[in-house]
Amino acid sequence: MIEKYLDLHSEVKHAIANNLAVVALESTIISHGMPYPQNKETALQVEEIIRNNGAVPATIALINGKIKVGLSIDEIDYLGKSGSKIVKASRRDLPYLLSQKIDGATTVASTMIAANLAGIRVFATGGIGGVHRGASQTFDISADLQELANTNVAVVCAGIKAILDLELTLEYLETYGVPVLGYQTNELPAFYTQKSGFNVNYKMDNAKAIAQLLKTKWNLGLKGGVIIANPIPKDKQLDYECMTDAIEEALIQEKQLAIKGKESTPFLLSKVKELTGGSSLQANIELVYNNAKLAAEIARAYATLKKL
Ligand code: PSU
Ligand code: MN
Repeated sequence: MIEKYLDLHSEVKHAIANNLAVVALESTIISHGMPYPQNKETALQVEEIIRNNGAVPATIALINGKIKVGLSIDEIDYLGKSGSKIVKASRRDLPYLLSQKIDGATTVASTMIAANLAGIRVFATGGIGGVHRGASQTFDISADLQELANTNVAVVCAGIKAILDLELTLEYLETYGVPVLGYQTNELPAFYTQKSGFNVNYKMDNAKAIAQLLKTKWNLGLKGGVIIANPIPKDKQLDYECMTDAIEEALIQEKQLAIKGKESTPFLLSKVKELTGGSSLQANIELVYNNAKLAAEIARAYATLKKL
């Protein structure tokens, strides 16, 4: 039944069937998260990094009425070139887009759904959506958090994006029982910086220990995801004060332009990029590479454990 909607690339299908390491990748980061051609180049390089670290990449998107798991270079180019013209597809968008055969780029939430349907347990991205600043008025809370509460996929990210309300996002995750792990750090990274001023729940020092935690959680029937917060490399991070200023300014402009809903995150990311003279884009690319490598290591460790 599910085959009607799910289209696994032959390489991904083979890897899943043989319990090899696979890493899921989202496509909103390609279409809405970065400009062309850097988005395409980054997406292809991320796949390369995952391969070089012993796992099979599976970039996910909605193409012609199917959830495609594993894309061709042409499909990645198409997503990159389409940019915001392609629909940003989260959980609520899947039924409409698939039944109408409208193409879409998957967010963290919908990529988790697809990965889970395909049997992929590890997913790499840049940053997750969260509770937006001012959410007590706007109610703007990303569907990514509900997905983390419910869907058994581990998400490797560079922490919680500094454009969000980190404190409320951590509270929300606590309520829904989503573990927030810090890879070799006690401090929650804030995407562009290692520093955030908040702590993770647990510091974990290697991929094997993380894989064991994942196995334990799901063996116990504790449904839902896990956040693995991997700090941007020290020499690639941006200045904390400088980022704080750029984010404040982006939030003011968002309010003035009355930007809301699904447009909010892409607007803030591109505004921050503009205000930092492009340096935020470079940092964004570097942190995604860093996450791809760790996700491949975790996927490998998890595949080994599954065999035991
Ligand atoms: N973080 C990035 N780039 C992105 C996103 C997050 O650095 O493009 C995307 C992800 O796809 C994430 C989505 O799932 O933004 C969250 O959007 P919203 O806040 O509307 O749920
Ligand atoms: Mn939102």
